[in-house]
Amino acid sequence: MNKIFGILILAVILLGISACSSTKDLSVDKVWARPGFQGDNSAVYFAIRNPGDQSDVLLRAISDAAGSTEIHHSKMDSEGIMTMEQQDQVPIPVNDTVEFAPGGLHVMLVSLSQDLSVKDTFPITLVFQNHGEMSLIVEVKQP
Ligand SMILES: [Cu+2]
Repeated sequence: MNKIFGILILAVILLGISACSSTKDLSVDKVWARPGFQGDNSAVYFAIRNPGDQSDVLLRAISDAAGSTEIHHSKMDSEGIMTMEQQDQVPIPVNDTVEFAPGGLHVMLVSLSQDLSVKDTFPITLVFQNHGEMSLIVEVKQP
């Protein structure tokens, strides 16, 4: 009898945890991109907030605005030259915000399929390991 009671308590606790995490879901804001001409490259920036209790991983980004998309990390090398390193994935730790910003992480739009002018908007989809796909609207802004 005690055992059943214990399982019931556990079930209630687990339900509570899952209900809680659904209200503290992953979110992405401050989404913007650099202007660029068709055939050139551009970059998309945003902030990923993870207020939940489950870590996640950004796996890739998909956009029709470019021939291909890559996740890059800009770094200064030992000679003071900015280089971009492609990232296979980006960890999104629990209770943390991961900023994609100029000089650091960004989604590279390789070979734009259209001109991107200031105030234009276009869709992008971020693919996370746990959260799955998240569709966002990107606004083109002057950096
Ligand atoms: Cu890049």
